[in-house]
Amino acid sequence: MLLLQFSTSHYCRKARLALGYKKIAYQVENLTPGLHILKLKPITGLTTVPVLLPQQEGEPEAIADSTHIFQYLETYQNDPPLILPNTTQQTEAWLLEDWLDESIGTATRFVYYHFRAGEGKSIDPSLFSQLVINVVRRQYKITPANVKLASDRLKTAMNVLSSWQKQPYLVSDRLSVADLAAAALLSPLALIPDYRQTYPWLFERIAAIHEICGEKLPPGL
Ligand SMILES: N[C@@H](CCC(=O)N[C@@H](CS)C(=O)NCC(=O)O)C(=O)O
Repeated sequence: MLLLQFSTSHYCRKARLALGYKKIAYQVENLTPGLHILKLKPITGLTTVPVLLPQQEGEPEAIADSTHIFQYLETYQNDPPLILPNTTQQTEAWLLEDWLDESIGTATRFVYYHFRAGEGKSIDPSLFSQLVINVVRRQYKITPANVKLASDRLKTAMNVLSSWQKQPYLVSDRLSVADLAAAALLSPLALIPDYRQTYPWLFERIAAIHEICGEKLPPGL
């Protein structure tokens, strides 16, 4: 299998966690932001990574979107399972996964790039890095006003996810799609000292899930 990705994307990390959890062999192709559209549009109709190419007869050519990649991997190889046996709990896990994907992953992006352009500039002050950060800020219209909204959303997220303080998994006593989504989509916050100090339990869980999945820890951890 081949995973088309941006090396730094937290949504691509989410797909890698699922591949790693299931111990499925794969390779990655790192696309160049900007040029990625030329490669992706003809095969998926979309412009976002991750995209998984199974490269096997009888399998689909391409699966776009990290949630679809989760669903596809479960049908490709259901052991170890990502889907909980209890339907009500699985519905809850999908609900959390969707909210993390649509709302919290975006909030993380806003807060993270705002930090990297300001207080966190010293992480990589090079012209190239700051240029990329500014392109991303412009692309997603990251302004101080909507960074404030995003950081409020992250505060709510920490309350919703606080069950991670008492138990290893968000839903039931087994790893689910909710844990993988949270571990990946909040991982960029590991570079931001305020989050590290206020929510140490979050980063303990993120590290533990990366270990379970055999995925390299995110920067900062
Ligand atoms: N909901 C999508 C979101 C993926 C996403 O936002 N990917 C970003 C990188 S983090 C991307 O490809 N952006 C490039 C673009 O929109 O052209 C998923 O889960 O796969």
